[in-house]
Amino acid sequence: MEILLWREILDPYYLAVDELVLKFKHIMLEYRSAGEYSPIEQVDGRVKKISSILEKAQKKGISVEEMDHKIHDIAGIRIICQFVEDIEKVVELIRKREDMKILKEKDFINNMKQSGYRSYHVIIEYTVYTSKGAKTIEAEIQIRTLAMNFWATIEHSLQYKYKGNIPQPVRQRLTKAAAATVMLDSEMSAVRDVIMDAQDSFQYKANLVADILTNMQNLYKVANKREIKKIQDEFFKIYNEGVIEGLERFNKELDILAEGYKAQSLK
Ligand code: 0O2
Repeated sequence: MEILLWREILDPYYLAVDELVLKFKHIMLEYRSAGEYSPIEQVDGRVKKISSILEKAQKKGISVEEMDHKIHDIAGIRIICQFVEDIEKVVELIRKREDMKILKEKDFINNMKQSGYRSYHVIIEYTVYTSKGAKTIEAEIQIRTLAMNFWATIEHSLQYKYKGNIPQPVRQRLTKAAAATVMLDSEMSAVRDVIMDAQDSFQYKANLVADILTNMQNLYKVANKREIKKIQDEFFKIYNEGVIEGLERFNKELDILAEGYKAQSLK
């Protein structure tokens, strides 16, 4: 097959990966800007390399013409979560969407692979619109925790290094490491509420400071320099005190001040 034709075949997959990554990142940002905990921690995507597609096709006895329907992970999205509990939430988010149709789900968390691999896979059908028209492709979304991802990344590199024949002693270590990640995930889940509380207040404070800075920037355009300097000094003083109520009060005062300037300008 010509290289040009590969480009044509893979183009919709590149578009799908870009769109899907953007959509999941946006969900993550929506949670965070609302000051809420996001079940999505990181999102990544890739289009499978031509050499890997050919390798998989050969291994599974798939002809290049059939690969569109028989290789499900030409477009691959990886969603990383902090806690095992978040994985179900992400799957639920996907189930509710109208732009992604779930074809298959594979639960390698409750059914860990013999290798020690754990992850939740969702195969979706997704439509992209290129200059040539609409094209519906399949994409694989892998959802896993940070710990599961750590293990899978290391194991994947070793598979590559040893060309699929990882020596027994290394294999044994990987099995032990897989058991350790199960334990790590379960320990983290046990303190999930405490960790989430800490992260929520961190996010709340970050949003509050961002609000204050936006307010100050807007006031900069209308207030006089001396007043701005006073506001700025006050902000640093309150910020250094580190009391959240102080920052909330200060932000409200800025809101009132801004309202006053707005009313004046309308006169
Ligand atoms: P790569 O290089 O990551 O793209 P099918 O049987 O046809 O429904 P498939 O795709 O053959 O499905 O197998 P499966 O088991 O669903 O695995 C799909 C992907 O999951 C793999 O893609 C890996 O990314 C990941 N995966 C599955 N098992 C393991 C494992 O034991 N270790 C690691 N590190 N990853 C795994 P590829 O194409 O194999 O690899």
